Amino acid sequence: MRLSKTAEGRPSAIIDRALTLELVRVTESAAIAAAGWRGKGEEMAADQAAVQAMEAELRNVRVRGRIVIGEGEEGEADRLWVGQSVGTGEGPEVDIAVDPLEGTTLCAKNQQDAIAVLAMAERGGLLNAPDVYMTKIAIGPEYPAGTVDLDWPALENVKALAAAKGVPMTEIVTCVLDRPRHGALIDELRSASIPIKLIGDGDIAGIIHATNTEESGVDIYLGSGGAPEGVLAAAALRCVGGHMQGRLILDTPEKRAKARRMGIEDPDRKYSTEDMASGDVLFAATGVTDGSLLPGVNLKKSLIRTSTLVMRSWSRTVRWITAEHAR
Ligand code: VTB
Repeated sequence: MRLSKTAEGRPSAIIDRALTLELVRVTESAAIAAAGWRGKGEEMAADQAAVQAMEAELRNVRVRGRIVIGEGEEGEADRLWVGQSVGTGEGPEVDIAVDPLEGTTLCAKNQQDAIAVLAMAERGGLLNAPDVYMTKIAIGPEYPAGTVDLDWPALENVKALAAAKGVPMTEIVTCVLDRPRHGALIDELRSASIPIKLIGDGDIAGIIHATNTEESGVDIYLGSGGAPEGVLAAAALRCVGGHMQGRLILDTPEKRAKARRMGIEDPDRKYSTEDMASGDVLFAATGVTDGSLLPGVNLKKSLIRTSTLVMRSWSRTVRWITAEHAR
C-alpha cells in the first residue's frame, strides 16, 4: 500500500500511539472467534462469537471509550450497542466504531474477505451514523479533490476519472456490491463497456481497494452499502489517503427520525471523508477468511496465525502485523 508522507495536523495529545497495538489485540480476538465458525452456514453464531470476543478484549484497553457505531441501539443489542462504555475507564476519552464481523455471510460460506474491524478517534471524531444505507463513492489519493462527485451520474464520474488518469473510460475498473438495487447502476456502466468488479459483501475492503489501484486493480467504488461500514471505510481512508463521499439514504420518516435522534440535522448532507472521521484516527482490521485485503486466520496444530492491518491517520503509518498465538 502506498504511503503519503504528508501527515495532516498534529499528533494527538489524546490518542497514545501505543493504543495501536491494543487495537490489534481486539480485532485479532474477534477474528479468531469468528474463524471457528467459517463455512458452517451459521451467520448469527459467527457474528455473536466475534462480538463477544471483541467486547471482552475491549475491556482491557486503557481508554474511556464510547461505542458510536456498533451492533445496534441500546436495548436492541446485548453487546457493543451504540452508547455503551468500553475500555478500562481510565485514559483518554475516545469514540469507537466496530464491525466485529464485516461480512457475516462471507464467513458462514467461507468466502473471501470477511474481516474484523475497529476504528477509534477522539471524542466526537466519528459520525454517529444510523444503521441505514449510504450511497458512496471513493477514489485514490493521487487525484485532486473534486475529480469525481457523488451527485454526478456514474458514467460522468468514470469519464472524469479516465481523463484524470489518462486512460480510456473502458479501462476504469469500478467496484460495486452485487445487489438487485444496483441494477440501474450496473446497466449504466455496462452500456458503456465499463468493467465492474462485483463483490458479494464487504464494501469496507472494496473502498480501501479503490484507493490502492496498482495492487487491487480497482479505480473507483460506486453504489450503496451500510452507513456504519461507510464510517469505518472513511476512518481507513483518513489513514491511507483517498477521497470518499457518502450520503445517508433516509427514505422513510422512521429512518429520518432515527437519524435525528442520533444528532443528524440535515438528512441530505453529503459527507466527505473528514466529515465522517476527523482528528486523529486509528483503524485496525484482522482477516477472518482469506481475502484480497488480508489473509484469514490460519488455525495450525499448535498455533493460530492472524494477519492484521493497523494504521493511524496522523502519522499515516500502515502496519501489517502477523501474529502467532499459542493454542
Ligand atoms: C455492505 C457490506 C456488508 O452489508 O455494507 C452491505 O459491506 C450492505 O447491506 O458486508 P446489504 O447486504 O443489505 O446490501 C454487508 O453486505 C453485510 O453487513
